Amino acid sequence: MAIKNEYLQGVYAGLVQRNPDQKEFLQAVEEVLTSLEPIVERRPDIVKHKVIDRIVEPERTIMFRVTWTDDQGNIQVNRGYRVQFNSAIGPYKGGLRLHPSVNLSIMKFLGFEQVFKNSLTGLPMGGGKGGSDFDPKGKSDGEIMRFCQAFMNELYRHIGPDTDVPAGDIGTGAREIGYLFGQYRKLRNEFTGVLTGKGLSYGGSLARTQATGFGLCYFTDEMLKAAGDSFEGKTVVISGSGNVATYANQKATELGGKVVAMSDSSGYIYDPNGIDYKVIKQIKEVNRARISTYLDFVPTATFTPDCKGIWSVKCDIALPCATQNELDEESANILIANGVKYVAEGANMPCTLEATAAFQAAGIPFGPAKAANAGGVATSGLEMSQNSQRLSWTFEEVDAKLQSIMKNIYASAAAAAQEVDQPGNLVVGANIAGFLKVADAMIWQGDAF
Ligand code: NDP
Ligand code: 2IT
Repeated sequence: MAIKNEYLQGVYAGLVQRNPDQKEFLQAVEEVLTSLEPIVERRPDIVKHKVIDRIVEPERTIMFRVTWTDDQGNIQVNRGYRVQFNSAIGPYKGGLRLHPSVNLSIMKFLGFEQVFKNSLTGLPMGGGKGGSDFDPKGKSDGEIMRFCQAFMNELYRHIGPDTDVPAGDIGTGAREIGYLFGQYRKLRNEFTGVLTGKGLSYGGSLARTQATGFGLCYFTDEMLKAAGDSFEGKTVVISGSGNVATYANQKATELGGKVVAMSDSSGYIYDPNGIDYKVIKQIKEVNRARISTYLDFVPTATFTPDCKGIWSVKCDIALPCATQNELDEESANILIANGVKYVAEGANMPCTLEATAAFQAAGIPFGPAKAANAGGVATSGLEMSQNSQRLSWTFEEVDAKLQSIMKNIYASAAAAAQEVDQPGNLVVGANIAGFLKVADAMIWQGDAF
C-alpha cells in the first residue's frame, strides 16, 4: 500500500475491515489518503478532530427496492441507491447512474469523489451519488418512464432543492431526468430545482449538456498552456461515446485537435480524417445505436470489437470518458510507448492507480477526474443558481462562467501541488485543494452532529 503516514494507514485499515468487498471505493480512498499525507503532517487539528475517519464514512446511505412493470406486463425488481456522502459545504449533489454493474462499492466511490470535486468548483455543493442496477439498454420509452417513476416514488422523500439535488450520469440523460422530475413534481406538488440537467423548457440551463466535455477540454487546455503548448494539430483519442465523450470531441475539435478514435462497450472506431461529433450525436442520442454504425456514415472508417484496443491508437492527447478502470497499466504503457503527451480523465476514475503512476513516472501531465471533469457538476451548480433566481442565463454567460471555473480549478490544484513540494502533480493538488475546504467546514461546524 502506498500510504505511509501511521494515522492514515490506521483509517484505511479500518475501512478495509469494514468494507472488504468494496474495491472501487477502497481504490478511490487510497488515492486521496496518499495525497493527504503532507497535510496531515502539517495540520494536527485534522487528526485531533478525526476528520479523515469522518470523511470516509457517508453521512447516510439509502438502499431501496424499485418495482416496475415491463412492456410484457411482467413485474421487474431492481435495487436503488442514494449515498449522501457529505453536506458540510452545501446540499448533497451528484448524479444518478443507471447501469447493470451498479453496486454499493461503485456508488460509494462515486459519492466520495464527488465531495472533493464539488468543493473544487468553488460552489456551495456537498457530495452524493445514486443510481440503480437497472439496464436502460434495449428498453422502450414506456419502460424507461415507468422505471424512473418507480425510482422516484422512493427517492423523493430523501431529496429536495436544499437537501440533495441529483443529476445525470451513465445511463441517465435528458429523457430520464425529465421523467424523474415529472414524478417528483407530482408527488410533492412542488415545482423546484430538485434535479439538474433538466430540459430547457422547465428550468434547465443552457450549456449543461455540453458542460462536462467542454470543461474537460478547457482544463486540458490549461495543462497544455502550462507546457507552452496547445490543442492545435494534436491527435486526440476519446473513449466512450456518451454525453461526456461527445462534447469533449466537439470542443477538442473546435480548439484545433483531431479526434481519431471513440468507443462504446462493444468496441472502438478509428477515422484518420477526424470523427464529427454530430455523427456521434445522431448515432447515440437519436438512433440509440451501437458505435459500429458509424461505418454507415463514414465507410472509410474502421470498427474493432475490443473497447480496450482504443488505447493502442497513436495519439498526443488521451481523454478516457467511458467508465472506471477502463485504462489499466498495460494500456498506459502502450500509450506512453506510442508517444502520448497529455492525459486527462473525463470519466470518474477511468485510470487504475497503476496506470496513473505510469503516466506520472513518464513525466506526462495528468489531469485527474475530480478536477478535469468538474465542469458538469459546476454547471449543475449554475443551474441551481438560475433556478433560485428564477432566471435563465444565455449560453455565452454560462460557458464563460464554466471556462473561468475550470481555469480556477487548474490554478488551485497546481498551487496546492506546489505548496507541498510536488509541482505539477495535479492528483495530489486536486485532492488537497478539494479536501481542505470540506475539512475546515467540518471542523468549524463541530464534531458531534
Ligand atoms: P453516458 O451513459 O452518456 O455514456 C457512457 C459511455 O461509456 C457510453 O459510450 C458507454 O458505452 C460507455 N461505457 C459505460 N460503461 C461502460 C463499460 N462498463 N465498459 C465500456 N464502456 C462503457 O455517460 P456519461 O458520458 O454521462 O458518463 C461517462 C463517464 O463520465 C462516467 O464515468 C461518468 O461518471 C462521468 N461523468 C459524467 C458527467 C456528466 O455530466 N454526465 C460529469 C462528470 C463525470 P455503452 O453505450 O456501450 O454502454
Ligand atoms: O460525476 C459527476 O460529476 C456527474 N455525474 C455530474 C453530477 C451533477 O450533479 O451534475
